[in-house]
Amino acid sequence: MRFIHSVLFLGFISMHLFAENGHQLWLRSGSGKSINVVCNKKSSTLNIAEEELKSGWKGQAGKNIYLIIKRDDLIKGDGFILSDNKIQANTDLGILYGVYELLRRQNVGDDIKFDVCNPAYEYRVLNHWDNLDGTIERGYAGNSIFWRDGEDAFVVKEEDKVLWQEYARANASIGINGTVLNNVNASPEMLTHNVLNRVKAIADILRPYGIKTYLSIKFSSPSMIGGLETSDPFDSKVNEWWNEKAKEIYQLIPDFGGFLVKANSEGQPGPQDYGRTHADGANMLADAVKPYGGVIMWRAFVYQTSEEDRAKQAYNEFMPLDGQFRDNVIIQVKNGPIDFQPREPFSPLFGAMKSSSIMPEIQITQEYLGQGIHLVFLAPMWEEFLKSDTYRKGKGSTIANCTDGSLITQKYTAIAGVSNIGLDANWCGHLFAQANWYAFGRLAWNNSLTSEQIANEWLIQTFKNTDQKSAIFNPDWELNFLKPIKQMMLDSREAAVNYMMPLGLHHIFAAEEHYGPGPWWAPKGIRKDWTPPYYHQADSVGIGFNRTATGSNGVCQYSENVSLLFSNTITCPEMYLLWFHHLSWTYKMKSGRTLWDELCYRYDSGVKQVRHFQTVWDKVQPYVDFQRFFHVQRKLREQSRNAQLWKDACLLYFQQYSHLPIPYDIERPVHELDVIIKEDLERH
Ligand code: BDP
Repeated sequence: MRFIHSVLFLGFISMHLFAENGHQLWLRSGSGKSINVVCNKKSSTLNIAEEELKSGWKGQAGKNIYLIIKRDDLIKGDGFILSDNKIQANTDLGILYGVYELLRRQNVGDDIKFDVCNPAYEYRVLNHWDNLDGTIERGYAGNSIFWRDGEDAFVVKEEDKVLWQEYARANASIGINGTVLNNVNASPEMLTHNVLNRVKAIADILRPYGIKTYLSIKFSSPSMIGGLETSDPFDSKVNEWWNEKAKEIYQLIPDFGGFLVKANSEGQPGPQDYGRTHADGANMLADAVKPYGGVIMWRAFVYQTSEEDRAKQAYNEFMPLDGQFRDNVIIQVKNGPIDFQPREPFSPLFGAMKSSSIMPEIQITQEYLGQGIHLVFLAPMWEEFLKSDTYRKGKGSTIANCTDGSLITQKYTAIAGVSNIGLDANWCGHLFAQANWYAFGRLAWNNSLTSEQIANEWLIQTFKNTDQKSAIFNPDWELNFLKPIKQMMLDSREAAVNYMMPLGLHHIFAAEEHYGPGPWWAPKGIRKDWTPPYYHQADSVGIGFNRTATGSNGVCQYSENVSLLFSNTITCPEMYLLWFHHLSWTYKMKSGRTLWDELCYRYDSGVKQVRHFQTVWDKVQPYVDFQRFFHVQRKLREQSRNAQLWKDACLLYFQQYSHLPIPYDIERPVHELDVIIKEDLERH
C-alpha cells in the first residue's frame, strides 16, 4: 500500500514539473541577474556575447565584467583568458567562447579563476549527411534543418532563420566552428545557383556565431552539371570549371570553409575513374579554393576491392600518397579502420602518415549504436579512441597528441563529427543523443576532457532546475539524480557493445540498415565485405577475423609496438580479441572461462545492464518533467527488448557452430532463431 502510495505521489510531482520538449538543449538555464558589461569594441559577434552574459549571468548582481580584445601570446586562435571579472581574447569569437565558458561554469558550479583556454583543434566541424530533398542519410531525428523538397524548397522562411540561429548558438556554445551542410554522397545539384543562394542565406545566419559553412561535392560535377565531357583533374577545362565555381561561391560567401570530398568510395566518382590518384583529385580542388583561404577535407574512407581485408584498404591506398597532397588538403580519417562500429581499434593511418594533415572523423549519429532508440553516450568511445597510443614517437603518442598539433606539427588541425541533428523538436531524436552532440563539441575544443566531466556538465545543464520555485522538487538532486544517471551514461556504451558485439566482434548487423542483429545475413550477389559472416568468420573451430601474420596481416599496418601487442593473444586487449584473432570456442579467457562461455556472459550482461538502466531511470521520475521522463522511459523499454533480441539472435546463431550449451546460470533465450531470421528476411 505504501509502495502504491509513493508511486502515485512521485507521479503527481513529476506531472507538475514544467513539461519540456528538449528543444532548449543544454541552454535552458533561465534568466540571470543584472550585470554591467564593458567592451572595448563593437561587432555582431560581440553583441551576442554581451546579450548572452546579460541574460544568463548567475554571479554577483551588478558586477562589472570586462570583455577585452587584446593580443596575448598565451592565447591561440579563438582561445581566451578567463578570470573573475574579465575575458580577454585575440578575436571577437574568442570573447564569445569565453562568455559561454563563464556561463557554463556558473551553471555547473565550477570555479571561475584565471585560466587560459585554447582549442585543441583549429577546425571543429559537424558533417551533416543531409540530402537536398530534406532526407538525411543515417539521420534518426526527422528531416534536415537546411533542406526540403517541394515548391518552397528555396524560400528562406522566418522559421528557417530562427532554427538556423538556434542551431548556430548551440554550436557556438560548445565551440563548434564549421558545418558541412550536405551529405558526403553529394548531389551535383549542390553547386547550382539556387542551392548556393540558400547556402549563402544559411552562412549569413551562422557567421556571427563563428560558424563557417562547407559543402560536400560530387567529384563528377563538371561533367554532370557543367556541360563538360569529363571531370578528369588533369583536364584544363575541368580545372577552370572548379576555379570559376570557387570564385562564384566565395563571391556569395567570403568566409566559405571549403569542400568535403568522398571520392572513389562506395560507388562515388573520383579521380581514379580517369586513372588519376586521390592526391591529383584533392590537389585540383585545393588549388581552386587556395586563393580564398579554403581547405579540402578529403576522406580516406575507401575500400575498392572485396579481395583484400577491408580494414587494410584505406592505409594501402593513402600511405603511398603521403607527401603528395597540397598543404590545404586535410585527410579525413574515420576513427576505426572499418566503419563506426560499436568498438574498433584505431585506424592505422593515425600516426602513420608523416607529411599530411590528418583529421579524425567520428560519428555522432548512432548509425551502428542503436540509432534514435538506444541510450548510448558516446564520449567514452571517443575518449578511448583519442587516448589510444599509436607509438608514433614512442609511448604516449596518443591519437589526441598526434592530431592536435602537440606532438606532430600539422599545417591544419581538425576534427569532424557526423551530425545527429534533424527537425525533431528535441533536435536529436533521443533526448540523451543531445549529450553526444554536446560531447563532440566539448572534445573538439578540449580533447583531454573526461567522459565523466562531459556527462556531469551536460546533465546539470540539461536537467537541473534552476528555477527557484521548483527548488522544492530538487532535494538531494546530486545524490538521487546526477550520480545514478551519470553512471548510467558512462556505462551505456559498454552495455551496447556487450549486447551487440562484444570481444572485438564487428559488423554483424542485419542488412544495410545497421540496426538489429544479423550474423547470418549474406544475400546472394552482394559484396562479401558487406555481409556479417565475412567479419565474424564463425565455424566449427571457432570465431573471429584473423588479422595477424597468419591471416590478413592487418596488424602490420600499426607501428611495431602496437602490432606486437595486438598480434599476441595474451597481450591483445580482450575488447579487440576477435577483431584480430580467430580463436577456438574453448580458448581460455582471462576470466578462466572458455571463449564461448565468455561470449554468453557478455551478451547476457549487456541485457542486464539495460534492464538496470530502466530501474535507474524510473527512480528519478520525481526529478524530471513528465514529457522528458516518459520519452526516455519508452525508449529504454524498446532498447531492452532490442538488447534481448541481440543476445538471443547472436547466441542461438553462434551456438550452431560452437555446439556448446549456454551456461545454465544465464537466463535462457526467449526468441526462436528461425523466427528471428524469417522476420528479418521478410523485412529486408
Ligand atoms: C557508412 C554509412 C553510409 C555512408 C558511409 C560514408 O553506412 O551511409 O555513406 O558510411 O561514411 O557508415 O561515406
